This record gives sequence, C-alpha cells and structure tokens, in this order.
Amino acid sequence: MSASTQSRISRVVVTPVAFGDPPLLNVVGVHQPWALRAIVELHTDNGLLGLGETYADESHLARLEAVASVLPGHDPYDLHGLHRLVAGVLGRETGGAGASFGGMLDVSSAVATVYSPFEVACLDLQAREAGRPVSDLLGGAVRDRVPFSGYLFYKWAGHPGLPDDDWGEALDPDGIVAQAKRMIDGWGFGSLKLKGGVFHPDDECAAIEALAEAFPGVPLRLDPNAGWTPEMSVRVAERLARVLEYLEDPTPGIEGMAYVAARTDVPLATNMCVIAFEHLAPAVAVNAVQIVLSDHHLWGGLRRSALLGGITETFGMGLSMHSNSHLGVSLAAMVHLAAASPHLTYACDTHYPWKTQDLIVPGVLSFEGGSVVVPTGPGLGVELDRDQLGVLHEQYLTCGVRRREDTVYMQSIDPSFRPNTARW
Ligand code: GKR
Ligand code: MG
Repeated sequence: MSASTQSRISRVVVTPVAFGDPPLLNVVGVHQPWALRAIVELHTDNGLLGLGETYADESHLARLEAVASVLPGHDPYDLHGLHRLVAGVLGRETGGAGASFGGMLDVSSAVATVYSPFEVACLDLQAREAGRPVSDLLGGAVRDRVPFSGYLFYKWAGHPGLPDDDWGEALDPDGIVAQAKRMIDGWGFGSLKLKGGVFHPDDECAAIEALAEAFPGVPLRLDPNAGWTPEMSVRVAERLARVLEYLEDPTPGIEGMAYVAARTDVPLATNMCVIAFEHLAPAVAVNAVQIVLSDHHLWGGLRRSALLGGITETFGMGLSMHSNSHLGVSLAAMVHLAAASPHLTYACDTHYPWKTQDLIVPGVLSFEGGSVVVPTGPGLGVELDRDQLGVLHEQYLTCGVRRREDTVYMQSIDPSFRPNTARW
C-alpha cells in the first residue's frame, strides 16, 4: 500500500566523496588521511530533492548503486516497499566488513546499512513536500537543540609524510586535556568522551583522571572499542567509578559485558555488542548493557532508530548516539532523530569537529554551547553546496583510498602493529 502523493522518484545519484581526516588512533589502528562518505540524491518528477549520507567503502558503494538502478518510479512514501526492494536487490548476500567500520564490526546483513541513506532521503522528500522538518515525521521535536559530547582522540601531530595538522599531537594526559580545552572553548561541549584502546588501560585511566581534574563536574566517558579483557574492564571501572558517566564497550561480546556489568555500578554503553534488533533480547536477558548507542546509518534509518529508542525505554536502558567520521547531511539526520527521541538520555557523539571540509551550504548546523539547534525548515533543512560536492568528489577520485582500513594503514607505518582487541 502506498501513495498519499503522486510524486515518484525519477533520478538517483550516488556520489562518493573524500575529506581530509586527522591521524586519530583507535584499537584497530589509525584513521587514514582521507575519510570516505557517499551522498545519495533522490530526485522526484515533481522537482524535489531528498538527501542521504552513508559510508563509501567500495563494496557498500556497489550495493548503493545496485539499489539506485532500480529505484526510479518508486513512491518516496512507500518505505516498507523500499525496504523490500533493498532486501530483494541484496538477496542473501551478507554485509561482511563492507561498511566502513575499520574492522571493528561485522554486520550479518547489509540490508539495514544500504536501506538507511535511501530511507533518510525519502523522509527528506516527504518532509520537503509537506513543508515540515524531518523531526515532525518522527513524532515531532521534543527539544529545540541537541547536545553533543566532545569526542577526544589520541593522535599524532600529523600523518607521516604530510604537514602537521593544527590540532597537534595528543599522546598523553596533558595532550588530551589540551585537546579537550580546545573542544570546549570552540564548541562549548558539556561532556567529553575519550577514544581509548590505544595505550595500556592504566595510561588511559590517567588521562580520564586528568580530565576530571581539569574539568570538574564535566561528565566523562571512555571507549576502548572492546580492547580489554573482562577482568581488566572491572579493574578500570573500579578505578574510574567516581568520574565516569559511562564506560563504553570495555570488552567484547554480550557475555563479556554482562560479566563486567555484574561487578560494577558504572553503567556500560555499547555500539559494538548490540548493533541490530536481534541482539537486544540476549543483551537484556543478562543485563549486559545499560545504554545503547543508536546510529541511523547502522540500524536501518531514522524510523528504525526511533523504534530502538522506544525499546531502550521499555527495558529501562539509556540511549545515546554513536558516530563515525561524517559530513553535514549525516549531522542533520542525527539532529532530527535526536530531537524527536523523547528518551535520549545522554549527549550524542559526533566526529564533526574533526572534519575540515563539508558539502552543505553553511549556516544551518552550528554548535552553540555544545548543542546543535534543530533545523525548522522543510526536510532535513540542509542544501548541497554543489561546488564543494564537486571538490570532495574530485578528492575521492584522486586520493586512492577505496575503503576504511585503519589496521592496514597503521601497519604501513608500523609493521609490528596488531589490533588491541582484548589484549589487556
Ligand atoms: O573513529 O576511530 C573512530 C571510532 O573508533 C569509530 O570508528 C567508532 O565506531 O566512534 C566509534 C565508537 O564509538 O566506537
Ligand atoms: Mg563506541
């Protein structure tokens, strides 16, 4: 069933883009000099344009293109039909590592990740046609600004062989505190998250303690991307119990997280062991996590992510939001989703301060006091800057990066490097 409108999708454009990314360190290696994204444009026969943004690893791009080729003629209001169409195009193919997770995640199916940008673009179209913001299609904004946390990373001063970036090096507590100061001064963030899994947990605890001392009362999170054993995770939780807002994915898997959760009062959050609806029941059954980080790119779009928010509320879990390196179309979608999520209990993550280029017309999404004001114009509220889209596409064509490979890149610099998963 469909069609409360006569508009149909007439043309689909998928544009891969690349933008400069600093050498941010994590458990699987280091960010490459270029981060990839794909911009999805859905044009309709009544002259509207809907936008989506997603990962751009080459296997993911091929799947996007396969869906794009069969989409003309589709009703942008028929989201269930869109989901069936994506599932049909992808058939029984599995997701594998094809969606820019740097080797951290392996999803069992690519349907949700491929469906997501098309769903967002359809919602953008619907909302533009209605003259209402996308948040209205998700039940309406319950807040007019969305709080984000400052996302801190250990990092080198620059990519080897390239000039240093203007953030400088951050490889110890002083460097992390200086980075946090810049995040707070520049964006006004009221909470901070440190990406861990890089150094020995004792060193990362020292960095968190330095942050607690430098910014008293600011909520702090530490996320080693499952870099520690369950026993080490309990030790860290004990040491940081008084200063952590939550500990994110200290150890791999639902069982490991449940082991830790049973031995600490520090809430555990995840964007790694609960990454699909089928993981919720087993996680709830053993109280493995107290907070789920939603991510519309991964969970299958905005409506499914809103559903996830409702499920977390039902089971008494908290809700936050996960981020990967992204541009403004994604930020707009994240902001609309968060605005229309009554149960959002924590500030959202974003990598946005780390990017140096964007492809949306500036002025709509700006950080004030660590929050982004929810756009109130039609649709997502953002427009493509065609010149910038061209620049970032040209960068994609010439940069040579075709998939996110933090480990391969790190090993090209340090051949002895091994991902740190559950090493300590
Ligand atoms: O950008 O290196 C990174 C992060 O580690 C990212 O890949 C994670 O997915 O931000 C993410 C997280 O919270 O786990
Ligand atoms: Mg995480």
